[in-house]
Parts: sequence; C-alpha cells; structure tokens
Amino acid sequence: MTTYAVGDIQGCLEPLKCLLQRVAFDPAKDRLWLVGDLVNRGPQSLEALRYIYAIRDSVVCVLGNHDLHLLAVAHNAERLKKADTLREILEAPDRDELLDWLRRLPLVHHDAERDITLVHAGIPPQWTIEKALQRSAEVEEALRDDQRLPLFLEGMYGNEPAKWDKKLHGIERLRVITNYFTRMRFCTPDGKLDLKSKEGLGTAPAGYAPWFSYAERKSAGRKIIFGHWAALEGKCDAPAVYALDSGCVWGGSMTLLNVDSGERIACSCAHPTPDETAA
Ligand SMILES: [Mn+2]
Repeated sequence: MTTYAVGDIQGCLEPLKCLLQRVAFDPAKDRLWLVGDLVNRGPQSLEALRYIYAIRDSVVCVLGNHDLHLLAVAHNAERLKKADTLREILEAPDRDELLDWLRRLPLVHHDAERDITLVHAGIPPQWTIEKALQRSAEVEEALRDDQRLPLFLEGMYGNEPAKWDKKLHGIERLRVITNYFTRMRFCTPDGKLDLKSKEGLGTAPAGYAPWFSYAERKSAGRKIIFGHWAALEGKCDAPAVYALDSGCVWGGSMTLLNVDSGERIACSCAHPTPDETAA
C-alpha cells in the first residue's frame, strides 16, 4: 500500500489520470489524499468529481474554497460567477449523490500514525494541529446538519472577522475558521488574515507574511500538506510543509507526492485556462 497526495485538481481530470497512471495507482490497495478544490475553472469539473467519487473508499480529501463555493451555489446561497465551470455538476442527474459526499468531507485531516496533516490553505500560526482539528470539527458539524447547512453557506462569505477570537460565536466564528483553512495565504504572526492581496509573494502588506513562514507558529515542525497557492509553484521552504498546488488549471502542472518516500512527480495540464491568475 502506498499513499499519494495530489494538489488542486480544479476540474483537470486528464492530468490527474496521467499522475495515477504513472505510479500505477491501485484503488484496491493504495490511498489518494487530495488537498481540495476538486472542481471549478478547469474543463471537466463534473467528470473529475465523478472519477474521485467512484474511488472514494480509497480517497482522503479536505474541502477547498471552490468546493465550498459549489455547495453554496447548489443550495442557492450564492450565484454562479462568470468564470465558474460548475453548471454541469448542478445539472447532472447524480448531483445530489456527489454533493452529499462533498459536504461530508472535513476541512482538516490528520493522520496520527504518520503525524501528517492535510488542509487546503493552511493552519494559522496561533493554533496547534490539535486545536485546528477541534475548530475544523465545528464547521464540519454545521456542514453535515440539514438545518444549519443553508445558514452556514449563506454566511460563510466575507473577509471579516480577520482574526480569531475565542469569544466569537455563530456564523462569524465559523467564517474565520473556514477562511483560515480554505482561503488563507498571508497573515500576521498572531493570525490576522489578509485576504485581499494577490497571490504573488511580494504582494503582502507590511507585517504580513505566508502563514507557514513563521518559525514560532504552533504547528511548526509538524508535517503539513496543503494546496491553494498556485503562485508558490509547489515550492515551500518551511521545514515539514509541503506545497502541492503547482497551478495546473492556469497552465502549470499537477503535482503528486509519494507521502512516505517524499518523491514528487508532475503532469502538465492539457487544457490550461489561458487568461487569468488564480483567485
Ligand atoms: Mn483554493
């Protein structure tokens, strides 16, 4: 049994198949970890989602911002945006089955045996891995509750509050947790988010830096696999932190990491989206 982790798929099914073929991935014995953003922007969102759903028993996946956006649109909490490639999922005969699986995925996954954590965007500096798992569970509870789901999806959008406070409650509490795990790039040492800057490493305002760059962050030294940040091109120099988004949907490549050996391979994206930078 081998465990592999793959970066943001965003509806790019062919590069995913290319990677799995190259390692002779066998769903009957291997495991596939996914950093989220399975869908959107790319050419085959529905096919990619179906492909992953079909091997779901071999898959560990965390939710990304695009996956949450799909759920929000499906529950009429948000409208489709011009660049979205989600309509085919919304109109598919198997949409309810696919979306029901999606909404039960976690925001943070922790493999205790290997002490590796999987998350879409990152872990804020002020939280240990254990604290992150507790906070992630609060959002997962709301996502799985039929009564609470629409209220969560309607209220999850927004950049405020920019910083965690344990006194926060209700939707504001869930929003900042969700923003940390699914949208964060730059923050202050005490976890105040900047969600407005572009992706480029030089674009952060004074006092802000990539979440993983703080040596004193409480998850330092623990292994963390994340995606979301295509401008990093799959590179991250923080010890034990593995960046996997290499911008496939933007004309880059899709990255696969052998979780146990650390070996990486990449397949280039056959259908790049030409004219945009990642949101
Ligand atoms: Mn993302």
